[in-house]
Amino acid sequence: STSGSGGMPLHNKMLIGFLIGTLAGLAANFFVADAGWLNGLITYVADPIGQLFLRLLFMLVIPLVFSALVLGVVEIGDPASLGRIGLKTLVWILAVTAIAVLIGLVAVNLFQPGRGIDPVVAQSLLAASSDRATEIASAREGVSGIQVLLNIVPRNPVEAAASGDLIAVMFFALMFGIAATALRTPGTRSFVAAVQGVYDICLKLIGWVIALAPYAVAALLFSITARLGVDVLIQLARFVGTVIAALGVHFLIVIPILLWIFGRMSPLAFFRGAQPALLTAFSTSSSSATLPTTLKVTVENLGVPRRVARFVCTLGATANMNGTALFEGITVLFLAQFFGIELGMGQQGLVLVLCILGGIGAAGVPGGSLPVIAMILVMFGIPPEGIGLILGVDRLLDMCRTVVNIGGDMAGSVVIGRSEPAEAPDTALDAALADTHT
Ligand code: DAS
Repeated sequence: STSGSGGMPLHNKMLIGFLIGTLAGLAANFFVADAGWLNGLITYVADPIGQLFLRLLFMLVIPLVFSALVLGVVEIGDPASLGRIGLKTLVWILAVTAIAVLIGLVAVNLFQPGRGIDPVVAQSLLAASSDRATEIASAREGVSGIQVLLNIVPRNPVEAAASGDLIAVMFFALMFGIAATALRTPGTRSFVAAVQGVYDICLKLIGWVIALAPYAVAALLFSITARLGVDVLIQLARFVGTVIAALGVHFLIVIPILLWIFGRMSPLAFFRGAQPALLTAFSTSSSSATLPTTLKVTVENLGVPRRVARFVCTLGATANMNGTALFEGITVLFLAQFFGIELGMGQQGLVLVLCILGGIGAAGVPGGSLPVIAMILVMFGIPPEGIGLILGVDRLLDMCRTVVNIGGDMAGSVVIGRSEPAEAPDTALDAALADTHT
């Protein structure tokens, strides 16, 4: 996908930013590691550029997550009214995304890609702004399991948003969406239209922020490699390997098994038929940009009834992101390992829930999951500066996870399409869809 100005594709620019930042940082680390001017350059130039980029991402989290979740629920609609397809889609999204996140969590616990650098040294990376993260970490320490569950329900949703309590904001958004769906008054219709406007504006803003990514990548990688040297690149390589291995397991083993058992379709036939959409997903890193191709291919090549494909693929493009949810789980735990923060099974369970919702709350555009990841990191007291570490390789991983996102949408369409009696015209669905989209 180009940078929008018709110039060089964004992922090429990000790769160049990565290489420039890394090579300059390694040279500085090798030749002038202790020079005073180097620290000044990092402190007054590189870090502020990185901080600016991360703050722009943070700025979008609340409006993006709130609007994406409300719309996700409204699209699924009140299962009773949407009948079979809505319910089956909801079950598919939650079950298959949960499997994907579990694969990611097992992989990152198994390979431990974040271990290696002395956490004290890793902490030295952090600018003063991470006090907030440690503050939240300490606040979380003494909280009992029951209290953690109670905290999911916000006493004051505005306070939850202000304090970055993402799961409480997500809970509120889900409740709002369910109530908006149950009501069908002119007021709720204009509310949903307004939320759609907020979501569209967030997509536009993410596009602008991600266009700055190449410069942020160069600054952040320079700052990190100048301080930590080549070791950090080895950890980065291990992180990329873990993500791609986990994506491969989900995409090439789990999805084909689900297709075989529930869709009665051979994996080869699926991948051959789905190829045009998968290639588009890989090159655009955007589920939304790929949607027209996904719809065409799902109906024409995979033989899914149009009304099923339209509902499942359209909803899936924004709410069913198996690859993204898997990636979020690995990233959170990788950075916890990198900064020496231990997350127990209870906290990893909360990461699982957050990543499933994060897969719904992420936007189907390049880098759409970064704002959600930043907020999850802060919730566990993991310095969000860590995003700067993975930003350099995010583009490559974004291309891979978007392929898995689209693959999961098409597989869901095949499975749900297979379970639908071909002749049953689900007029309730069409009526509800027409209603939602008015
Ligand atoms: N690139 C997003 C998508 O379109 C996913 C992500 O950013 O994780 O699916």
